[in-house]
Amino acid sequence: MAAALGRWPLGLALCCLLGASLAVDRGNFKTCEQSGFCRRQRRIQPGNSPYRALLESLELGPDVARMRLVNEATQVPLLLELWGLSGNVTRLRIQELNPLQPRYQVPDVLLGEPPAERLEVTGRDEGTLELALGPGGHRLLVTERPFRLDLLRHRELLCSVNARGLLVFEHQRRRRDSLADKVSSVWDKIKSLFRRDPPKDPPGEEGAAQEGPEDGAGSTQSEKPAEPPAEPEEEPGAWEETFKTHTDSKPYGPTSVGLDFSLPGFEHVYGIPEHAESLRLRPTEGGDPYRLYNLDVFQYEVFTPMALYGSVPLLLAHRPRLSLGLFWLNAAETWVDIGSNTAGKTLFGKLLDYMQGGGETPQTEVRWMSESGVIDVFLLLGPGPADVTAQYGRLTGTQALPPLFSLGYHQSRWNYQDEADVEAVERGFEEHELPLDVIWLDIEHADGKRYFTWDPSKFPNPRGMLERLAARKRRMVSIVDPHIKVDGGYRVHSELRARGLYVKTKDGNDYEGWCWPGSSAYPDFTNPEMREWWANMFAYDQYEGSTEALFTWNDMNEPSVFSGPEVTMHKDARHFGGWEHRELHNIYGLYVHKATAEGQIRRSGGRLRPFVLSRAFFAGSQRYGAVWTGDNTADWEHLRISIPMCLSFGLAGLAFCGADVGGFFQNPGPELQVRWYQAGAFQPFFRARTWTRRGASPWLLSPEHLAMVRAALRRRYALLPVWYTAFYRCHRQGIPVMRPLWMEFPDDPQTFAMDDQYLIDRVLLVHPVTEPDALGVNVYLPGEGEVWYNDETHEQHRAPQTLYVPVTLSTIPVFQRGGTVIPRQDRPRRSTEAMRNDPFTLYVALSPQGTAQGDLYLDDGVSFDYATKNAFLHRHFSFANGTLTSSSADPRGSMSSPAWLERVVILGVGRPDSALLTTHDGSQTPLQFQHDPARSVLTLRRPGVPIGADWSISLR
Ligand code: NBV
Repeated sequence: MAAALGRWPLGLALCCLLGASLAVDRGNFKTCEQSGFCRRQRRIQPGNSPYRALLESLELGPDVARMRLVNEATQVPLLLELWGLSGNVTRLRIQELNPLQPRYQVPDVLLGEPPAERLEVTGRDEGTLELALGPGGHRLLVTERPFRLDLLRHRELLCSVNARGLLVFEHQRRRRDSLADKVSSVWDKIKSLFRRDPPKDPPGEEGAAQEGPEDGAGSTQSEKPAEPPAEPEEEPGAWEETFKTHTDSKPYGPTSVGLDFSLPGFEHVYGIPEHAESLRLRPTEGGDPYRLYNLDVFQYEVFTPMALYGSVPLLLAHRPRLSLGLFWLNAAETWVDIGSNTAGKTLFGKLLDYMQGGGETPQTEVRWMSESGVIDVFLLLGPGPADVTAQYGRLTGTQALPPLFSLGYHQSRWNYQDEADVEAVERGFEEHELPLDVIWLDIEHADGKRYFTWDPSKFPNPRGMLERLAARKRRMVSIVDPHIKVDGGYRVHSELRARGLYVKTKDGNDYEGWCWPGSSAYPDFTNPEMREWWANMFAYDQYEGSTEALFTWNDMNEPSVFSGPEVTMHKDARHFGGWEHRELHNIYGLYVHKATAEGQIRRSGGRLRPFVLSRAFFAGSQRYGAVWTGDNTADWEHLRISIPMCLSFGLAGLAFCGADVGGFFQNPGPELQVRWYQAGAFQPFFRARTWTRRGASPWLLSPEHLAMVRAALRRRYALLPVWYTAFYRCHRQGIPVMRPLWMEFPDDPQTFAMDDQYLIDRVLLVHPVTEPDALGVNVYLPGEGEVWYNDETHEQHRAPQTLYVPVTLSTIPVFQRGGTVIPRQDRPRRSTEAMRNDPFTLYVALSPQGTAQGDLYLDDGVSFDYATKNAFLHRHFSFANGTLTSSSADPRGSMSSPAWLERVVILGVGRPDSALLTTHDGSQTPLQFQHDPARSVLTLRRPGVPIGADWSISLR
């Protein structure tokens, strides 16, 4: 692989030019069997848990319960901590009571220490203890032997922990019979005499520094230091593991953790991106578990549990009337097994069957296995789907509100050659009347792939180029990858080397690997000083040639190391604090994203919002910008999978998701290209990216196909107010912008496993055409007693039903939900900035009861003034009893807008005799209107009121 990539892009060029079919080289990536800890854990059979809870050791603090667990086979004690957090979240943490070295607890993901509720012991008998967790009616039963937890709300069992007995905590140990270890054990005993007690409180606050394994701290409690326990024989590979030509030195031996969760009544589970997989996760029996390990997977395939570029260890479970989330806060390599139902059913599951008088109650078993760290789990108890996403948002933050331009259309190609090429592409958009907001530059724009520089012959005047773009209300994104060319004449390299800010090898040298620039070193983004340095590089005088119109793309930040194991960094490489890369691999990319976003904020003196796209991600990455699904292929399968992939990202907080429109590898035919534009126009991040010239220049399509692309782009722009309002809601409440239907119709099982249609906010249902030669699609319209309106024809359809929608190549099946109001800006413009003050049209789609509600959020689109100065405008629209009213949705908003209301279209209404506009000062004006009786569509002409004003329109 490394060799093949070394020849890149020639290898790709040949492969793509010859149209050879693409397939991932699976041999480059580990299976569970090839990953020592996964293999060890998977061999453990359910039903033999050696763990016992020492109930008598319970210490009840004001908001945390602590007790010991002991592994009866080894006598190694663990510490169990339980919290009932406010807002229906239960946290449980298990760590070694007396570790030889501190274990990594993931910092910088939680927004802060989540507030906890009071805990109370409400029952106790011989082998069980009952704790009440705050006012929500949640109770936790702790069973002594084998240890298990059952979480109930009132009498309903929500989740059992270790019910299958798969708790694993590989305690730290000395390597048997190693002389060096004996010496170091004596040394450790001496050190322990001087050891100070570490804080009892968990880490996790922003920027909290942790003592690393080489800082000498030992236990997490003020216990006497550990005696190295008697060790069982260890299997080969426990202290050293070889994969292909790479040997992992594993100086701390086996340190994996694992735990099982039983979810009674649940048949549908989702989340744990990133996988090229259906939205609903499939049982993993008989195959590999889903893997979470950020990897650069060249030519990935669909429908596999293989790891991809990013990882969010959040799983959601849903059934009618209840949604739950399991957030496993661990940044090491992780595998997740999903088991369904009956085999190995717990006692509680059976009891539930009995209580409900039914036969088999469905049940899902989830088993997490991580290579190291501690067990730190948040049980998000809903009860609704939006409660779960909000609970997760309160813990890890919500999607950063994107600058408005970034919701427009992005044009990208590997590679635009030079300034003239950029100019020609932009002119092409202008001449063909295609809206465009951003042009992207790939790695060749930099001087010899030295990021933060420009190739002087191809981009001699970057500032001039950016200014020309900005004058036409457009922006640019340049790529800044985190591998740094090892070159003494390159300032970035020489400074980072001199300051000691690179990741180190296990021997303490700068870690070097092979990447695009050749020999490369990797900044240690886990070090706050490194992030600070990096952020400062985005200052206009540091990143020469940059301006306010230049934004950033962080690629390859898994990190990708062509010469490394599984194309990534060696696990025994060392980071800040002495931590091994193994401990924090999955969070590396988040730190790159974070430092870049902070740099962009800083360069504007804290005034302007950043836009940064990242390929790798972890829990919390949503706070820093957008993500995409990486290097997909120009085929129909990859078009189809973009929908469940982005839905899964959204459930895990990453709302600003997109897939390369057209497909990155290979060449899309015109039909696929048109269909992909249509689908992409209805996904949050909308960037065309192929490496072919045609993909980069839609006007090379036939005039008919070009017209279809233009129509899709214009539809995107017309609906920008809907997208922006939805992003604002997401930013405030943590609810995804692009949502699975079950989030809005949680009791309708028909919606639980859909990959081909979804909702934007709660208002639009989209079913893009993703099959070749399609003559029609079957669209499921949910909602008992509801109606939906075809967004183009305005035809009305009753729900629930599966509607056959005939399609041509220009059709994008989109439906507005009856009972909603959406704002649109229908005038075609060249970019988002050009349409900022354009007039609005309101589309009022009536429910069968003749009512509708909706809103519109506006601000300056670029700054943080919405948050710091309340410089926003949020309107609420409501239709009832024949009157449409506009009022303030949030009185704090202090912004005014010159935009006005040019039209109101009411769907599903009879012809009125009159339409009377009343403005806030009481003056009344009759409005002209047109009524289409065949479709029951009423169009009210030119109300002319400012969009931010109070007014009403009455139909009589
Ligand atoms: O920077 C080159 C490419 C980029 O075009 C693509 O979008 C990224 O996902 N990059 C990956 C490097 C490797 C491509 C095989």
